[in-house]
Amino acid sequence: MRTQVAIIGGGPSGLLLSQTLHRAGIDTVVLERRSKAHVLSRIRAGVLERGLVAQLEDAGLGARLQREGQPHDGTVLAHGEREIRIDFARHAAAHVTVYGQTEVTRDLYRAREAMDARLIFEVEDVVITGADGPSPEVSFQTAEGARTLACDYIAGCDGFHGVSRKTIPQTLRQDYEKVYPFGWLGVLSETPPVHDELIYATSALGFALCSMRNPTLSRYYIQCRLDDRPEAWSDDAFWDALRRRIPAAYAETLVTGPTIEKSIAPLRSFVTEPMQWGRLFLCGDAAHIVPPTGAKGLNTAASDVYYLSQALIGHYKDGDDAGLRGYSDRALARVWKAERFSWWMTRLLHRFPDQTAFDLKMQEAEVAFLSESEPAQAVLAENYVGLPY
Ligand code: FAS
Ligand code: PHB
Repeated sequence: MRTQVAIIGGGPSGLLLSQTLHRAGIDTVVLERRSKAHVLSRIRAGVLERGLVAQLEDAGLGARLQREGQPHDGTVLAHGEREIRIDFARHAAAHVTVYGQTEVTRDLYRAREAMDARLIFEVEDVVITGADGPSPEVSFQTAEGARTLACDYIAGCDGFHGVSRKTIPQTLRQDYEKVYPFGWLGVLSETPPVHDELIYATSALGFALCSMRNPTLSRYYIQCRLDDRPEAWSDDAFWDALRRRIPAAYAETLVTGPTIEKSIAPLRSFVTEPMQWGRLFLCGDAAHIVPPTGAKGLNTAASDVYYLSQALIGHYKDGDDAGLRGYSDRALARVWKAERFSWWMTRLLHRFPDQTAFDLKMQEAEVAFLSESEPAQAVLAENYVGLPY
């Protein structure tokens, strides 16, 4: 087998890159470890930055997103009973779009299949060879046996646990990591959202997030212990804990119901540098992870895809390799700003086990300053709607 760009990973990064390159006439093959049904069963991000929406529209995926995506002009931060509305429209002249990552991935699969894309599912034993030479290859196993894919370039879009990052020799890579001492217990429920905007709440009992997927499907999270398990939480226990972490006005109107999904996500900040080695380029979670507090995970994967697709198009269309040479530096410049914002939001809104009385006073003072300072609110808004690419 041969292609121009071998893409490892059929999540949002790999699919968006494949779709964007195809529309520029560049051939790709996507190798995905799991089944399509498994990929679509994952419940993850819920908020799209303007840059990702623009990319999806440019890739021909704007119709359903425009119909079903919900523009949000602001969000609420709550510290106990104190509420602060961050006005994206006023401070950043922009909005975000609430549209689940699952739906983005579904749209991307539909578009790729409509173009008879080469998507190979349930691959195993993926091995990258020759990435630091002129003729890289990807070998893998399928039910039909061993296969080898020759290519010009490899895009490692295989997430945090994939093989791509680990293919770059550890001696050539620097990893940066912070693991948070708590996780997020998330549920989906077929109930109307408690508010028409997201609520990021913190209280003495910890963090809570009230989000949604559409007017009849809500997504809620509460901070939980790292050793917690979803099955240890009955629905009633979850709803009770949520009510006790959000302002009373919302707790009183919260509509509860049976949860249709319940899972725990660990929180970590992680970046590997550089994001390229020879003809291997890392995109998305393969290169970096953020705590979901700033809604930056999927959105930072999207800016990587933008930079890499532009660089590959420059190479194939104009013979210009400046984009490929500069990919890692360009992507990392935006990655680190997303890491900072996600870390800042996480530190502001969560209770840390080792927090001292002074630390709690610092959190309170930061929220008080945010509630009184328009410029501080503008900085949060500018980061939340998405820094420019
Ligand atoms: P992904 O991990 O989505 O996709 C990688 C793909 O590669 C997967 O389909 C995997 O099966 C495949 N793969 C792995 N190894 C392979 C191999 N060896 N060969 C072939 N394929 C391989 N972000 C937010 O913004 N908000 C959130 O609320 C949020 N919640 C999250 C909850 C969880 C539990 C997780 C894990 C992440 C969450 N994220 C959230 C971040 C998430 O949305 C990611 O940023 C996003 O999925 C990144 O997309 P990809 O880079 O495509 O990686
Ligand atoms: C979600 O809806 O899943 C969501 C929204 C915003 C976040 C994290 C998760 O910051």
